[in-house]
Amino acid sequence: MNEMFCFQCEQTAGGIACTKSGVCGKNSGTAAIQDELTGALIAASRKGADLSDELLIEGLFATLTNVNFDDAALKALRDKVGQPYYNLYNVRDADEDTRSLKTLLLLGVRGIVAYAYHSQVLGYDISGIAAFIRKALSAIAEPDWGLTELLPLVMECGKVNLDALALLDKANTETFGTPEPTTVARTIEPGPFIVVSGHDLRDLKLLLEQTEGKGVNVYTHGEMLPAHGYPGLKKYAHLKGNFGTAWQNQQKEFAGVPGAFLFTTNCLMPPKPSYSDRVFTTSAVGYPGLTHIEDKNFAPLIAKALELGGYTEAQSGGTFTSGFGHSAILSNAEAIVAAVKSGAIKRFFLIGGCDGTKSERSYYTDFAKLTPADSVILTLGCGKYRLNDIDFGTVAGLPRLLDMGQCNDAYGAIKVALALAEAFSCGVNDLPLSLVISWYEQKAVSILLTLLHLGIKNILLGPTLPAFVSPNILNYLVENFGIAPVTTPEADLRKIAA
Ligand code: FSO
Ligand code: SF4
Repeated sequence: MNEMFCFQCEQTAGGIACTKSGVCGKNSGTAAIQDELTGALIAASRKGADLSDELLIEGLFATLTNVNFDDAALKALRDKVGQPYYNLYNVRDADEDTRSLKTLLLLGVRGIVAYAYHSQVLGYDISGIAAFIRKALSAIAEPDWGLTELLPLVMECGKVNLDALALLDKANTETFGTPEPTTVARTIEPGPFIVVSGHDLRDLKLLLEQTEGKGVNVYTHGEMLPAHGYPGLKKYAHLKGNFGTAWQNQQKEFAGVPGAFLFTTNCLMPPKPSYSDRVFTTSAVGYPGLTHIEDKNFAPLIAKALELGGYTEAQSGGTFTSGFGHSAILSNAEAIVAAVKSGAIKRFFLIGGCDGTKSERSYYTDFAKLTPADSVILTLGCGKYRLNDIDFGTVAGLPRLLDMGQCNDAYGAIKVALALAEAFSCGVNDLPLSLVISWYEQKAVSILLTLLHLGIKNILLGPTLPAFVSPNILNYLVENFGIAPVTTPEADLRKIAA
């Protein structure tokens, strides 16, 4: 008898499932409460129970990988939903194709909520998105549904995720301005400081307001790096730069640092005792023993940063460049189209997605290094940290590496691809564009479904394929969309060139 069953992320045990404890640090008790919370949301959706969109979104968000490990917080959410739980083992015991499609649907909507959440807190209407989430959750509990009923819903999930990404793009740019190319310092200056991780720009903005004039500098971490490109955030002089790299390095990078940390969303790893006193959480994030800030009054976090005092001398680092959102790239559209027509730019590579712990992820660094000098590399998500300290030079007057933002900004990459296809009067699949995607958690699942919904073919996916995709469903994806696992950078580049 398994103590738990979770196979929702790329690092799942043995490439099959975490059944004793999670590789991410989630224990079987926490996994059980997350299942009950999910089951309660499924039951509520099926019944049409009176459940607010906020609770639906927050409840699902708390079950994403590396978000909430706090049993008390998860139980409170479960009890707030207040429904007898649908038993997820019904899905796990179904035939493998039904299980695969129902899992794709569940993980797809888990990804969608992460995007919808940020729009919702900025005051945007997510009711249409929430209605689909309820429909999808209901479908998971349909006892007799198989391929015929579930496959269209899985594809619809990709469409609704595109809506969620478009809404978030609108919400972020209307609230914080259009991102612009920005050089981001990696030097940590002397004095008290706070490092903000996760994806929520509103939390960063609130913290910048509350720290203004207090002698506390603010640095981004991980997926918060692209925040520096937004006029409404970069205007704060005490938003100084970026600390560290991608999420999986946090236990090493946070140790012994005299600053305080705020996690606004994933990816939180179990904090080491050497620094757990200075890690704070907010919104859907939680971990037992850490201080959770519910009401967005960051006074305890600011007090901690002041108490720790920061470094006495600057800790020098280099710089990153970020802020190449779709507007910045498309403002150069004419020059880009001309460069493609003249042969100065021969190919675009989108190399991005999530980062993670596996050594095989060096594939993405090696692949980027091997791309020809007459190509442009678009990147986004925390996977960018595999490439963004490399000088790729320029092509046709543009930097060869363009950081388009968070994984949440995948919409921008889609917009650029559609605009180029229009400029060349062709389909996206006819463009000299190759997608080399790294996945880790459920947001990447929903983005993959969006790419499939758009009919985008020949995606290279790695570092390994999802454990929840059955051989038949994989065959379907290979036959209809040409999805392929990454192999070696040399072989994959040869295949693309051919
Ligand atoms: Fe990364 Fe984590 Fe942004 Fe994910 S920080 S892995 S797909 O949560 O959300 O890219
Ligand atoms: Fe395992 Fe990933 Fe689930 Fe954590 S989230 S328990 S690592 S499959």
